[in-house]
Amino acid sequence: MKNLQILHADMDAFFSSVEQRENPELKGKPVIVGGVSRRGVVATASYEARKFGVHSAMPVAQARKLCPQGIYLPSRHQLYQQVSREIFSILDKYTPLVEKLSIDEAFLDIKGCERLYGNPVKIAKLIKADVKQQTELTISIGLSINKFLAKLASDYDKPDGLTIVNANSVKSFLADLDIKKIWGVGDAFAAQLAQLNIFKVRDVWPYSQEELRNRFGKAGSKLFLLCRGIDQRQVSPGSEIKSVSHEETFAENLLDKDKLLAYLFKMSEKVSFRLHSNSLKGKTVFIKIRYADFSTLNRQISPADPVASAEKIYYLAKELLESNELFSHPVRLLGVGVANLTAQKQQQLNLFTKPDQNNKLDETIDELKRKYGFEKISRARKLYLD
Ligand code: TTP
Ligand code: MG
Repeated sequence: MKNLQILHADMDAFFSSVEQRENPELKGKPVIVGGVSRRGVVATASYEARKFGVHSAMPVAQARKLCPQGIYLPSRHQLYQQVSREIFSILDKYTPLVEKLSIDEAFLDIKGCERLYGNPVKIAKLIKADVKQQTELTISIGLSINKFLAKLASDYDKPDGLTIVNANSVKSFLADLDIKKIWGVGDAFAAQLAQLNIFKVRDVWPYSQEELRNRFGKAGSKLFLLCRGIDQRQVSPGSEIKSVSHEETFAENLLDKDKLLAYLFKMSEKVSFRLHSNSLKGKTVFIKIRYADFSTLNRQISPADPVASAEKIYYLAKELLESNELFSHPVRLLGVGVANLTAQKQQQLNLFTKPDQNNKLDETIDELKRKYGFEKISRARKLYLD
C-alpha cells in the first residue's frame, strides 16, 4: 500500500453527466452532447448512449443512425468550465500536487497526505464521495505506483470506478491490454508492431530493451519500459502548459498535398480542443515536417491576434507550409501546434469578420471530406459554438 501514491481522476461522460444533472429527466437516457448541426461531431455520449456504439468525435449524422432515440444537445462549454472549476477545487483540498490534464481529469500525488486523510484507498474513496456530494456527479479513480498505471487504472472500470494497481498486480493488469493503449503507440507504430505479431502488452515482453531500441529507436526503449509498468514522471502541478501540439507519423510517406492538408485539419482540431479545454489561446502557430530522409524543418508564425479555433490554426499552418514550399517531397511526419499561450478571455464580438472567409473554409472541408471521407474531418469550432 505504501507505494500507491499516484492517483488519476477522470469524470464520467463529463458533458453528458452535467446535462443529466441539470435536467433530471435525462437521467438513465442516451444523451449525446456535441454539434446538433448537420456537420457537428459528438463531444461525448452518456454511458446509456455508448451501448449503441456512439462515441466522442463521431459525426452526429452517424450517431443519429446508430441511436435515433438519443437526446441530442448542444455543447454548453461555460457551464462545463464552471463545474470543472468546482471539481478542481475539491481535488486541491487533498494535496497541492494536482496536475490538471484537461477539463475533467488530473493526476494527484498523495504521498504525505496520509496523516491527514488516511491511507491511499481511503483518500480515493473520500474524493469520490466529496465529488458526488458537492456536484452530484461521479468520478472514476485509478490508484497506482506511477502516472502511466494510474491513468490506465482510472479507465479500467468506468463509470464510477475505483481501480487499484499495486506493485504485485502490475504484470497481470498489463498482460492482455491492447498495445494501442500504451502512450506513444499510434496507428503507424501499432502497424509496425503488428508485423512482429505484437498486439498486446504481453507480446512485447520477450523482447529486450536493446532489440526494441535497435528497431524503433527511443520509442522502442520507451515501449519496453511502459510495457513493464515503469514510468518515472513526476506529478508537476505548477507546470504551466507552454504549448499544445499534435503530430502524426504516417504509415507510408505522403506526397499528396490534399491528403496532407486533410491530416493537418484533423490535427488542428485536436490542438484547438485542448486549448479550449484549458481556456487557452496562443500567439504563435508552428509546424513541424519530417521528410522520408528524416530531415526535419520547423516554421512558425505569430499573427496579430492570439488563436484558438481549429480554422485559424489550420489556415496559418497551411500558409506556413505553402509559402515555404514544404510539400515538395514525400512527408513522413507532420505536426502542428500553438505556443506563447495566454488565458482565453470572454469572446469579443468581432465586427470586422469577413463572412465569406468561413464559406470558403466550408468548401475546402467539404472537398476534403468528399475526397477522403475522413470521419474526423469536422469542425471543432462547432463543439463550442453550436
Ligand atoms: P473524456 O474524459 O475523454 O470523456 P468523458 O468524460 O465524456 O467520458 P469518460 O467517462 O470516458 O471519461 O473527455 C472529457 C470531456 O471532453 C467530454 O465529456 C467531452 C469533451 N470531449 C470533446 O469535446 N471531444 C472529444 O473528442 C473528447 C474525447 C472529449
Ligand atoms: Mg472523462
